[in-house]
Amino acid sequence: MVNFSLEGKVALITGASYGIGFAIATAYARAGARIVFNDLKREFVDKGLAAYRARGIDAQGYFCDVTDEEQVNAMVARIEQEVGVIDILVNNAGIIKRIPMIEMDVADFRQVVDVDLNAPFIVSKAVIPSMIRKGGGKIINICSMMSELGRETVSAYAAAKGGLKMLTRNIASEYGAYNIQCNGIGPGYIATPQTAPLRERQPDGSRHPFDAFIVAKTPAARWGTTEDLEGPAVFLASAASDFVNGHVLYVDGGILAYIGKQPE
Ligand code: NAP
Ligand code: GCO
Repeated sequence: MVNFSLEGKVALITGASYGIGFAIATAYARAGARIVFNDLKREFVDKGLAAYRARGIDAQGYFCDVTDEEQVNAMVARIEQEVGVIDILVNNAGIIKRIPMIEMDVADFRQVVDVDLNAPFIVSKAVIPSMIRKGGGKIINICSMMSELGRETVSAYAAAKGGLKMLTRNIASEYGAYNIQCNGIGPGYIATPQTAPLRERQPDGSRHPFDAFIVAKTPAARWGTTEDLEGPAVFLASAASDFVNGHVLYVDGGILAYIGKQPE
Protein backbone atom coordinates (compact mmCIF):
# COMPACT_ATOMS: atom_id res chain seq x y z
CA MET A 1 0.00 0.00 0.00
CA VAL A 2 1.51 3.38 -1.01
CA ASN A 3 1.91 5.57 2.06
CA PHE A 4 1.34 9.30 1.56
CA SER A 5 0.34 9.88 5.19
CA LEU A 6 2.16 12.50 7.28
CA GLU A 7 0.37 11.44 10.48
CA GLY A 8 2.40 12.30 13.58
CA LYS A 9 5.07 14.25 11.65
CA VAL A 10 6.23 17.76 12.57
CA ALA A 11 6.70 19.96 9.50
CA LEU A 12 8.46 23.34 9.47
CA ILE A 13 7.67 25.39 6.38
CA THR A 14 9.61 28.66 6.21
CA GLY A 15 7.91 31.87 5.07
CA ALA A 16 4.51 30.20 5.04
CA SER A 17 2.01 32.89 6.07
CA TYR A 18 0.66 33.01 2.53
CA GLY A 19 1.61 32.00 -1.02
CA ILE A 20 3.28 28.70 -1.92
CA GLY A 21 4.41 27.94 1.65
CA PHE A 22 0.89 28.36 3.00
CA ALA A 23 -0.56 26.00 0.37
CA ILE A 24 2.09 23.34 1.06
CA ALA A 25 1.57 23.62 4.82
CA THR A 26 -2.19 23.32 4.39
CA ALA A 27 -1.74 20.15 2.31
CA TYR A 28 0.62 18.73 4.96
CA ALA A 29 -1.91 19.43 7.69
CA ARG A 30 -4.59 17.61 5.69
CA ALA A 31 -2.17 14.67 5.34
CA GLY A 32 -1.85 14.57 9.15
CA ALA A 33 1.24 16.68 9.95
CA ARG A 34 1.62 19.19 12.77
CA ILE A 35 2.40 22.55 11.12
CA VAL A 36 5.05 25.00 12.22
CA PHE A 37 5.93 28.08 10.16
CA ASN A 38 7.81 31.32 10.47
CA ASP A 39 7.72 34.71 8.88
CA LEU A 40 9.96 37.74 8.71
CA LYS A 41 7.30 40.13 9.98
CA ARG A 42 5.30 39.67 13.19
CA GLU A 43 2.11 40.98 11.59
CA PHE A 44 2.37 38.25 8.93
CA VAL A 45 2.85 35.57 11.60
CA ASP A 46 -0.45 36.73 13.15
CA LYS A 47 -2.19 36.88 9.77
CA GLY A 48 -0.82 33.43 8.93
CA LEU A 49 -2.07 32.01 12.24
CA ALA A 50 -5.54 33.41 11.55
CA ALA A 51 -5.51 32.00 8.00
CA TYR A 52 -4.58 28.52 9.25
CA ARG A 53 -7.21 28.73 12.01
CA ALA A 54 -9.83 29.67 9.39
CA ARG A 55 -9.04 26.35 7.67
CA GLY A 56 -9.29 24.43 10.94
CA ILE A 57 -5.50 24.01 11.21
CA ASP A 58 -3.81 24.41 14.58
CA ALA A 59 -0.44 25.78 13.40
CA GLN A 60 2.40 27.22 15.46
CA GLY A 61 3.88 30.45 14.07
CA TYR A 62 7.27 31.98 14.89
CA PHE A 63 8.84 35.30 14.08
CA CYS A 64 12.24 34.53 12.54
CA ASP A 65 14.51 35.87 9.80
CA VAL A 66 15.87 32.76 8.08
CA THR A 67 19.09 34.56 7.14
CA ASP A 68 20.02 35.04 10.81
CA GLU A 69 21.68 31.89 12.16
CA GLU A 70 21.14 32.84 15.82
CA GLN A 71 17.41 33.44 15.28
CA VAL A 72 17.10 30.19 13.32
CA ASN A 73 18.89 28.13 15.97
CA ALA A 74 16.72 29.68 18.70
CA MET A 75 13.54 28.97 16.71
CA VAL A 76 14.50 25.34 16.02
CA ALA A 77 15.31 24.81 19.71
CA ARG A 78 11.91 26.27 20.68
CA ILE A 79 10.09 24.10 18.13
CA GLU A 80 11.82 20.97 19.44
CA GLN A 81 10.77 21.92 22.97
CA GLU A 82 7.23 23.12 22.24
CA VAL A 83 6.19 20.81 19.38
CA GLY A 84 8.81 18.12 18.77
CA VAL A 85 11.71 17.23 16.50
CA ILE A 86 11.23 18.50 12.96
CA ASP A 87 10.62 15.56 10.61
CA ILE A 88 9.98 17.63 7.49
CA LEU A 89 11.62 20.94 6.56
CA VAL A 90 10.48 22.97 3.56
CA ASN A 91 12.89 25.77 2.68
CA ASN A 92 10.28 27.98 1.05
CA ALA A 93 11.05 31.57 2.16
CA GLY A 94 12.40 33.45 -0.81
CA ILE A 95 12.69 36.84 -2.47
CA ILE A 96 13.36 38.12 -5.98
CA LYS A 97 14.70 41.45 -7.25
CA ARG A 98 14.15 42.09 -10.92
CA ILE A 99 16.97 44.46 -11.87
CA PRO A 100 19.22 44.33 -14.98
CA MET A 101 22.52 42.88 -13.85
CA ILE A 102 24.72 45.84 -14.78
CA GLU A 103 22.40 48.17 -12.83
CA MET A 104 22.21 45.92 -9.76
CA ASP A 105 23.99 46.96 -6.55
CA VAL A 106 26.08 44.19 -5.07
CA ALA A 107 24.11 44.66 -1.81
CA ASP A 108 20.90 43.67 -3.64
CA PHE A 109 22.60 40.66 -5.23
CA ARG A 110 23.91 39.58 -1.83
CA GLN A 111 20.51 39.97 -0.19
CA VAL A 112 18.82 37.68 -2.73
CA VAL A 113 21.55 35.05 -2.37
CA ASP A 114 21.31 35.39 1.40
CA VAL A 115 17.59 34.61 1.55
CA ASP A 116 17.34 32.15 -1.36
CA LEU A 117 20.54 30.14 -0.87
CA ASN A 118 22.35 30.90 2.40
CA ALA A 119 19.16 30.61 4.46
CA PRO A 120 18.31 27.06 3.26
CA PHE A 121 21.88 26.14 4.31
CA ILE A 122 21.37 27.75 7.74
CA VAL A 123 17.96 26.17 8.42
CA SER A 124 18.96 22.74 7.07
CA LYS A 125 22.12 22.81 9.18
CA ALA A 126 19.97 23.56 12.24
CA VAL A 127 17.55 20.64 11.73
CA ILE A 128 19.79 17.85 10.38
CA PRO A 129 21.46 16.85 13.70
CA SER A 130 18.09 16.05 15.31
CA MET A 131 16.91 14.26 12.16
CA ILE A 132 20.03 12.08 12.36
CA ARG A 133 19.36 11.32 16.05
CA LYS A 134 15.73 10.49 15.25
CA GLY A 135 16.67 8.18 12.36
CA GLY A 136 15.67 10.24 9.33
CA GLY A 137 13.90 13.23 7.85
CA LYS A 138 12.80 15.04 4.72
CA ILE A 139 14.13 18.35 3.40
CA ILE A 140 12.39 19.99 0.47
CA ASN A 141 13.99 23.03 -1.13
CA ILE A 142 11.78 25.29 -3.21
CA CYS A 143 13.84 25.83 -6.34
CA SER A 144 12.65 27.50 -9.55
CA MET A 145 12.62 27.50 -13.34
CA MET A 146 15.67 29.67 -12.73
CA SER A 147 17.49 26.65 -11.27
CA GLU A 148 17.79 25.70 -14.98
CA LEU A 149 17.11 28.79 -17.07
CA GLY A 150 18.21 32.39 -17.21
CA ARG A 151 16.33 35.49 -18.21
CA GLU A 152 16.72 39.26 -18.22
CA THR A 153 16.81 40.95 -14.77
CA VAL A 154 17.03 37.90 -12.49
CA SER A 155 20.80 37.24 -12.22
CA ALA A 156 20.86 37.04 -8.42
CA TYR A 157 17.75 34.89 -8.21
CA ALA A 158 18.99 32.48 -10.92
CA ALA A 159 22.41 32.24 -9.27
CA ALA A 160 20.79 31.49 -5.90
CA LYS A 161 18.21 29.01 -7.19
CA GLY A 162 20.83 27.22 -9.32
CA GLY A 163 22.95 27.00 -6.18
CA LEU A 164 19.96 25.70 -4.22
CA LYS A 165 19.60 22.83 -6.71
CA MET A 166 23.21 21.86 -6.00
CA LEU A 167 22.80 22.30 -2.22
CA THR A 168 19.88 19.87 -2.57
CA ARG A 169 22.07 17.29 -4.28
CA ASN A 170 24.82 17.80 -1.75
CA ILE A 171 22.58 17.35 1.30
CA ALA A 172 21.25 14.17 -0.34
CA SER A 173 24.81 12.98 -0.94
CA GLU A 174 26.10 13.85 2.50
CA TYR A 175 23.17 12.70 4.66
CA GLY A 176 21.38 10.06 2.57
CA ALA A 177 23.07 7.37 4.63
CA TYR A 178 21.20 8.76 7.68
CA ASN A 179 17.84 8.17 5.98
CA ILE A 180 17.49 11.87 5.15
CA GLN A 181 15.98 12.61 1.75
CA CYS A 182 16.60 16.08 0.36
CA ASN A 183 14.75 16.98 -2.82
CA GLY A 184 13.67 20.13 -4.57
CA ILE A 185 10.46 21.35 -6.13
CA GLY A 186 10.88 23.64 -9.10
CA PRO A 187 7.61 25.49 -9.48
CA GLY A 188 6.82 26.95 -12.87
CA TYR A 189 5.18 30.37 -12.99
CA ILE A 190 2.74 30.36 -10.09
CA ALA A 191 0.22 33.11 -9.33
CA THR A 192 1.35 34.50 -5.94
CA PRO A 193 2.24 37.98 -4.59
CA GLN A 194 5.84 37.35 -5.78
CA THR A 195 4.73 37.20 -9.42
CA ALA A 196 1.87 39.74 -9.17
CA PRO A 197 3.93 42.49 -10.90
CA LEU A 198 4.28 40.18 -13.93
CA ARG A 199 0.51 39.78 -14.21
CA GLU A 200 -0.63 43.37 -13.60
CA ARG A 201 -3.18 44.65 -16.09
CA GLN A 202 -1.95 47.40 -18.42
CA PRO A 203 -3.49 50.92 -18.11
CA ASP A 204 -5.72 50.11 -21.11
CA GLY A 205 -7.00 46.92 -19.38
CA SER A 206 -5.03 44.51 -21.57
CA ARG A 207 -2.89 41.67 -20.22
CA HIS A 208 0.69 42.33 -19.12
CA PRO A 209 2.97 41.24 -22.01
CA PHE A 210 4.85 38.91 -19.60
CA ASP A 211 1.56 37.29 -18.59
CA ALA A 212 0.78 36.49 -22.24
CA PHE A 213 4.39 35.34 -22.77
CA ILE A 214 4.16 32.83 -19.89
CA VAL A 215 0.84 31.42 -21.06
CA ALA A 216 2.33 30.93 -24.56
CA LYS A 217 5.53 29.36 -23.14
CA THR A 218 3.63 26.89 -20.93
CA PRO A 219 2.24 23.79 -22.69
CA ALA A 220 -0.55 23.76 -20.08
CA ALA A 221 -1.39 27.28 -21.40
CA ARG A 222 -1.93 28.81 -17.97
CA TRP A 223 -0.18 30.06 -14.86
CA GLY A 224 0.20 27.52 -12.11
CA THR A 225 -1.75 27.76 -8.87
CA THR A 226 -0.37 27.12 -5.40
CA GLU A 227 -2.65 24.03 -5.29
CA ASP A 228 -0.69 22.55 -8.21
CA LEU A 229 2.27 22.16 -5.83
CA GLU A 230 0.40 20.37 -3.05
CA GLY A 231 0.51 16.78 -4.39
CA PRO A 232 4.21 16.88 -5.33
CA ALA A 233 5.04 18.44 -1.93
CA VAL A 234 3.13 15.74 -0.02
CA PHE A 235 4.81 13.02 -2.11
CA LEU A 236 8.30 14.34 -1.32
CA ALA A 237 7.48 14.61 2.42
CA SER A 238 5.97 11.12 2.70
CA ALA A 239 7.29 7.57 2.89
CA ALA A 240 6.19 7.17 -0.74
CA SER A 241 9.42 8.99 -1.75
CA ASP A 242 11.86 7.25 0.62
CA PHE A 243 14.18 6.19 -2.25
CA VAL A 244 13.95 9.54 -4.09
CA ASN A 245 16.95 11.66 -3.16
CA GLY A 246 18.74 14.66 -4.66
CA HIS A 247 16.04 15.16 -7.29
CA VAL A 248 14.34 18.38 -8.37
CA LEU A 249 10.74 17.80 -9.35
CA TYR A 250 9.70 20.52 -11.78
CA VAL A 251 6.02 21.37 -11.49
CA ASP A 252 5.83 23.72 -14.42
CA GLY A 253 3.01 22.72 -16.75
CA GLY A 254 5.72 21.51 -19.15
CA ILE A 255 7.77 24.72 -19.58
CA LEU A 256 11.15 23.00 -19.39
CA ALA A 257 10.11 20.41 -21.99
CA TYR A 258 9.03 23.01 -24.54
CA ILE A 259 11.19 24.94 -27.00
CA GLY A 260 8.41 27.52 -27.47
CA LYS A 261 5.72 28.18 -30.05
CA GLN A 262 6.87 27.86 -33.64
CA PRO A 263 6.54 31.03 -35.76
CA GLU A 264 3.19 31.36 -37.61
P1 NAP B 1 5.88 35.16 -1.72
O1 NAP B 1 4.43 35.16 -2.04
O2 NAP B 1 6.67 36.39 -1.98
O3 NAP B 1 6.17 34.63 -0.22
C1 NAP B 1 7.48 34.51 0.25
C2 NAP B 1 7.47 34.30 1.72
O4 NAP B 1 8.83 34.26 2.19
C3 NAP B 1 6.78 35.42 2.49
O5 NAP B 1 6.01 34.87 3.54
C4 NAP B 1 7.97 36.20 3.05
O6 NAP B 1 7.70 36.87 4.25
C5 NAP B 1 8.93 35.07 3.34
N1 NAP B 1 10.29 35.57 3.55
C6 NAP B 1 11.04 36.32 2.70
N2 NAP B 1 12.23 36.60 3.27
C7 NAP B 1 12.24 35.99 4.49
C8 NAP B 1 13.19 35.90 5.54
N3 NAP B 1 14.40 36.48 5.47
N4 NAP B 1 12.87 35.20 6.65
C9 NAP B 1 11.66 34.61 6.76
N5 NAP B 1 10.72 34.66 5.80
C10 NAP B 1 11.01 35.34 4.67
O7 NAP B 1 6.58 34.01 -2.55
P2 NAP B 1 5.97 32.71 -3.24
O8 NAP B 1 5.67 33.04 -4.64
O9 NAP B 1 4.95 32.07 -2.37
O10 NAP B 1 7.32 31.87 -3.26
C11 NAP B 1 7.70 30.95 -2.25
C12 NAP B 1 8.97 30.28 -2.73
O11 NAP B 1 8.76 29.71 -4.02
C13 NAP B 1 10.15 31.24 -2.91
O12 NAP B 1 11.35 30.61 -2.55
C14 NAP B 1 10.13 31.53 -4.40
O13 NAP B 1 11.36 31.94 -4.89
C15 NAP B 1 9.72 30.20 -4.94
N6 NAP B 1 9.13 30.20 -6.26
C16 NAP B 1 8.04 30.96 -6.58
C17 NAP B 1 7.49 30.87 -7.85
C18 NAP B 1 6.30 31.65 -8.29
O14 NAP B 1 6.01 31.64 -9.49
N7 NAP B 1 5.57 32.32 -7.40
C19 NAP B 1 8.06 30.02 -8.77
C20 NAP B 1 9.18 29.28 -8.43
C21 NAP B 1 9.70 29.36 -7.16
P3 NAP B 1 7.25 38.46 4.30
O15 NAP B 1 5.94 38.55 3.65
O16 NAP B 1 7.22 38.75 5.74
O17 NAP B 1 8.32 39.22 3.54
C1 GCO C 1 10.58 35.88 -12.79
C2 GCO C 1 9.77 35.09 -11.83
C3 GCO C 1 10.36 33.73 -11.53
C4 GCO C 1 9.40 32.85 -10.85
C5 GCO C 1 9.78 31.45 -10.61
C6 GCO C 1 9.88 30.64 -11.85
O1 GCO C 1 10.68 37.08 -12.61
O2 GCO C 1 11.05 35.29 -13.78
O3 GCO C 1 9.46 35.75 -10.66
O4 GCO C 1 11.66 33.60 -11.45
O5 GCO C 1 8.96 33.39 -9.66
O6 GCO C 1 10.85 31.28 -9.74
O7 GCO C 1 10.05 29.31 -11.53
